[in-house]
Amino acid sequence: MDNILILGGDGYLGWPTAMYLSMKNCKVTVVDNYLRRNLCNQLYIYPLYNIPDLIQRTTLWHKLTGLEIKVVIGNLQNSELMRSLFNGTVKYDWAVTNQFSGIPSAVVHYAEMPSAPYSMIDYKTADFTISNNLITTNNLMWAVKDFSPDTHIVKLGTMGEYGTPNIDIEEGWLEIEHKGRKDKFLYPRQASSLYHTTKIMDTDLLWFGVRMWNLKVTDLMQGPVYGLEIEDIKVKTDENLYTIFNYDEIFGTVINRFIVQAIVGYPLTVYGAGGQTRGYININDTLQCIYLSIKNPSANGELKIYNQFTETFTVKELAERVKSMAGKLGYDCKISLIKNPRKEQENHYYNVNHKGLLDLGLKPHYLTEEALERMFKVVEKFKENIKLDIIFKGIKW
Ligand code: USQ
Repeated sequence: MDNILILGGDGYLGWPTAMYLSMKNCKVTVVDNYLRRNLCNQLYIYPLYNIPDLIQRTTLWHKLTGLEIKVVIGNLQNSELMRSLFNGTVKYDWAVTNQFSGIPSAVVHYAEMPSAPYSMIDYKTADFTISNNLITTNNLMWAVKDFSPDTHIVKLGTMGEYGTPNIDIEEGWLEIEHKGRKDKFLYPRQASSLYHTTKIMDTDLLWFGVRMWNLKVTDLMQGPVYGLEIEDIKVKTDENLYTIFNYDEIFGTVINRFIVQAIVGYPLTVYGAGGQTRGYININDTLQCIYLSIKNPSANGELKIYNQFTETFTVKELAERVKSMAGKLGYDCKISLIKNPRKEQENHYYNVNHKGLLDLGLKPHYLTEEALERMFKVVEKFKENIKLDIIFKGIKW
């Protein structure tokens, strides 16, 4: 049985990953300091619905499935807490059995501040983003090096690390020929927010750990995620197990935001001319990708990199699709092209190799009409909670 540690296990991806891996018979421990919830409270950007805390959710999970997910509440910038997860001195906050789960076979690292706009509000949010993301990653690297160098680190990276270069984007690496000699390097990175820049620095840290100490690392370069229903989880109908769903400008990703906007008749907020192209992924496919990565670990001294998305769209295309589905469901949906608050290319080349996870067996869920309609139906249930004033504030770069 795989023993999996999930850092950032309360987040949009962390909690579904915990349930998914638990269903796959992994021994799962989640660690979180409720950063996302606390930032939402501080900034008055409430999610679409309230979610119980981790102790309540894991207790419910145990009641419904008989499966145990262990919980540790704490800040992983604290190196001693991080080290305790690998050396057996951890104190679980809630557990059916209070014993050390054992050295993790894999650790999934989501424990970062994940928002580009948040990182760009001012010098304080930038400071926080940089210190939180880098210190946590550094603590992880040292704890694994010191206590369990065979633990496979699965780190969530982002497609935003590459930016939008005018050449094809390869899967992590680029072979360069220079003055008659050849070598292979990390594909050039050039992010367009400070958050995305911390993800580049994380990659650099872990690549260093791979070269110096033979760590085993997989870096998943993920595009924006959408969706909230997790298909494989049989108790998905219990709303108390839903993952956190933001539609505000800071934590909401674009497809999730557009669906909420369509439901309340808020013109879809396409930034600029809407030509920005990204690689998108359904949340169910994120879970598959994590599982496939765990099942196909890197060797000691190896950094594997996968580009984690299934289809590319421009923002304008996404808005058109959401508008069309909204029309079919009886909503009068309009699209608004608003001055882009971000500094990003709006017309650019984008051709990305993303074969690796498909070769491992990823079965994509595409952004079909049916998928959009399902999302509309779930979000509609919470329509009364939607607050118009948090949809767009215009955080500028
Ligand atoms: N956009 C709009 N209107 C909106 C919101 C976004 O036009 O109301 C545009 C953005 O300008 C951008 C694209 O949609 O061109 C995607 O924006 P997003 O907010 O969905 O995603 P982003 O800020 O890039 O970040 C998200 C996650 C982040 C992850 C990243 C993957 O929050 O954690 O790393 O997606 S990627 O974009 O590939 O870097």
